[in-house]
Amino acid sequence: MKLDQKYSGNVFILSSDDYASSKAVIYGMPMDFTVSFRPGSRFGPGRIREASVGLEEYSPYLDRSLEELAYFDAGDLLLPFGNAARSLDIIGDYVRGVLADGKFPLGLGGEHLVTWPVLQEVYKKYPDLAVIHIDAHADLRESYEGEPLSHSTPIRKAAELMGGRNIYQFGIRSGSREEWAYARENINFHPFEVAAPLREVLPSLAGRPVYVTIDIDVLDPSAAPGTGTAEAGGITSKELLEAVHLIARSGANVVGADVVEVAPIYDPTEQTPIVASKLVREMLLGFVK
Ligand SMILES: [Mn+2]
Repeated sequence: MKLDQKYSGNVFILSSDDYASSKAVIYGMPMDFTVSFRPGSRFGPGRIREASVGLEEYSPYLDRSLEELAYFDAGDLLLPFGNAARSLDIIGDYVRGVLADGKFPLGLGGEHLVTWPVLQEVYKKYPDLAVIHIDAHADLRESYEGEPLSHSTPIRKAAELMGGRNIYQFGIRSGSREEWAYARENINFHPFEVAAPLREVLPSLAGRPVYVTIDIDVLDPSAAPGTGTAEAGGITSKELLEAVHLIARSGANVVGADVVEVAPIYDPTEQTPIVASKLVREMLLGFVK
């Protein structure tokens, strides 16, 4: 007899067990091998799923329920510990398949480097892609301690691949002088604030394919202490939810998204996976049409 997993905490609540009929695929990328400070985000995807059992299925913001949407939770990808390059290949291969099947990829990290292979695949499918990057950190380094495969480099790689003008950054409040100079020169750069500049920018993205990557550390550490590189001076969970809703209600065609850097071990209150799970619900209901 097959057990019903829908509210087990092993999968995001109400996930369908039928991949074929699902419009979206939730998949975990349990990688934290290149972080410069505190590891632990490999346990993020699992705790977000467990926290999801505390959610209502209904979103009063969007007047839509998870019951109205078919999505599949693939679990976590099996990644070889310590081998970042091979792990990124595995992530890219998986997402290529999800995209080829016409499904919406919704990734759970993991450190932010996991977004890099995803962006490469999404960009291959959508050459007109724009990226909305919501984060405390610019992630625009070329390398860290000489290592180009670092959690501080994914957006720089994406900018070099797609052109920095196709990258829209919000909420950034940390980075090297060089990163900030690079951002001001090359990126659609909106530091410190999230909702207000998004409101201004979104009309220009109407009709375009957009990938949304959210680092949970954009939130103030008081709202999300469970992250590897917590950064004081962040936004509230209310503003981050508003950002998701602004994107959802805009004319942008969101074609994929992720939430990264939830490291549950640093948060005994579990507020961080709890807020991340609500964010995932709103992203599913807002982004997947
Ligand atoms: Mn960050």
